[in-house]
Amino acid sequence: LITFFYFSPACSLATHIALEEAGIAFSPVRVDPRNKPSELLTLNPRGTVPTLAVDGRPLTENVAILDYLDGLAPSSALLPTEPFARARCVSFLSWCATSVHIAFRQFARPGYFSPDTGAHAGISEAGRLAFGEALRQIDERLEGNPYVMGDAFTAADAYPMVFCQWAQLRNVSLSALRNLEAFRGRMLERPAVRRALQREGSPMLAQD
Ligand SMILES: N[C@@H](CCC(=O)N[C@@H](CS)C(=O)NCC(=O)O)C(=O)O
Repeated sequence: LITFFYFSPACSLATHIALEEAGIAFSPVRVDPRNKPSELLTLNPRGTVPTLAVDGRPLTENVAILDYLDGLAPSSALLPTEPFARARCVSFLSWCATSVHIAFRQFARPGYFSPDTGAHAGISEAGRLAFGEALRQIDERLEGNPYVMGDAFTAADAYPMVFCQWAQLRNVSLSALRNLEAFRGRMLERPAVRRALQREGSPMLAQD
């Protein structure tokens, strides 16, 4: 039995998309980030989402969760099986989690980086630029490819949807990034992606 803790808008959307794409049965629990339930904090004292409870055992971090889901449902091909392609897929996901996500955090939540409120505007602006540059790199990677790893959907496509959602909410325009914009549209046509976005009440569905 898999329980999935998430909130919206958050990076837990990456796991949410993968759960739906893989057709894995799960029980979703939406949490209030300002009032996290003890059920979540007991499993994961950091209180972050995504958190899975797998038969009561906690699993955190998108990259690890996506790898676990691939192992659980190998026929869903969330990760490529060829070793080098698989490593490249995990490499992209790690960059999303450790660099792109953190650039956005710097942009949106400069208070994480300094208690000095006078420094926040500069920290945020540097984050905005780094986030924009990361989106440009994702756009470049999608040149000539419908999906991050090439022709087929993989788990690597789930994390960029988190960034597309955050960009929309923060009025970061994707219009100059034609490949990313087209990718976003392609993802929005996938029934599994729509199920995840619908459950989250995502504004991305309102826009398409
Ligand atoms: N590296 C983690 C990031 C987890 C994370 O920081 N999640 C955020 C939401 S995007 C969170 O739960 N923040 C709430 C909090 O820290 O209170 C992953 O990719 O799963």
